[in-house]
Amino acid sequence: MKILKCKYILCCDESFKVLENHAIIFDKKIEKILPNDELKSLGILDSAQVFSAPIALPALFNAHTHLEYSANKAHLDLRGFSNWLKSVFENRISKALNQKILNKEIKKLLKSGVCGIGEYSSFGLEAKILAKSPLRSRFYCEILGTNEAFLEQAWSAFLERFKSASALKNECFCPALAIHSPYSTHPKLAKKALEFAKKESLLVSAHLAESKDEIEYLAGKQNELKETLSLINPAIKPLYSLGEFISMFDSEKTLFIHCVHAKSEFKNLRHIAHCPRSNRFLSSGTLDIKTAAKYANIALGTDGLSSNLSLSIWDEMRAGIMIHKDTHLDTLAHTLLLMATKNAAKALGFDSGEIKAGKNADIACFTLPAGSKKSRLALDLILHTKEAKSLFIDGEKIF
Ligand code: MCF
Ligand code: FE
Repeated sequence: MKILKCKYILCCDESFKVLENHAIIFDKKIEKILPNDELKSLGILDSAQVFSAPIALPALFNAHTHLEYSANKAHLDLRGFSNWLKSVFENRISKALNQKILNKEIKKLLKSGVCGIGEYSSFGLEAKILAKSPLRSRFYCEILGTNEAFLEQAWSAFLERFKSASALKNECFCPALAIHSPYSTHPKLAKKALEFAKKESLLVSAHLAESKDEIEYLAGKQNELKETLSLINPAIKPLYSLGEFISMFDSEKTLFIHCVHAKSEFKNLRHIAHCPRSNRFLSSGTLDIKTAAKYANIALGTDGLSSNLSLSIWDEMRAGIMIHKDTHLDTLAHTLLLMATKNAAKALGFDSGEIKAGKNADIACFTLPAGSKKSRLALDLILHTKEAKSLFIDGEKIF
């Protein structure tokens, strides 16, 4: 049994409860939360391992990453979505990517207090290292392809990658399916993969309504995205409407990424990954989080270094504070912290993200920003935090 005595606990539950002078009792799961001065009466102080922290939070999640792009820093053209995609086609994953670079990014994620990610994997290059790391990963194996002549090839390559990932499956490393997007995946391929996901009870993810170019292209407009996509498949044409694409998915099990340009479609989405910096860097626009939250559970993600400066979820929350200008700072700070904890855990299918009895003991500890007060904790943490003081995943102390 372990005891974590805290000055403050941000439970990250629905009501955003903040407890003062309380302790968390846990093993693999959180067993109890009680006032520090009631610990003695429990009679376990001598047998338990006792830790203390100024502030404890549920460990954070980064709901959308592409670790394979960790060496692509300045290789890609950030000037507009279609230009960016063209530069991805030209460069794909940098040859400079190696296990050392992947390891460095995984270590940085852990150091910032992140216990889990929603990783989009194109080639499986990060599978082994993630499966060995203490991070929880929902490991979305990507499938894409629009050219009818190559669909069988795309399917067998996917199956091969999925089988390799499944061989690594453990309590924290959980393979899943990614249908890349409506502009890049043929309906025949998407349907086959989704039947497979249903049979294997897999969670699913897809990029959706990311850019204005995507919306226009799907509506039949001859635009820059169409030109870019023609570089790969000269016979390319829109293969569904947004609504037709969404209707193929079991929305309860699907995490849709971006959704910046969704409108009436919001009502059919249950989980959305919001990546504000990536959307800014690709000039995609901003997700209307107030409208989206009426229908969907919104989780926060950084996207990959293919469209961002860092994989830090704290940097992402800071950017969220700057981007969503029309929301009161306190409300926004609570919303962003919930997006990076409770909501992201839910979207990725992990029973974590809240300090609550019965949840996984995934807990991150932080120092109190000097001068902060109980009523401002969420905002002050977002503005001043870079790293965690300590981290527990599945009840194990990682550092
Ligand atoms: O989320 C961003 C932007 N939207 C789409 N795709 C990607 C992102 N970051 C990396 N990608 C990858 C994606 O996994 O880029 C490739 C895919 O392999 C584009 S190929 C259509
Ligand atoms: Fe992405």
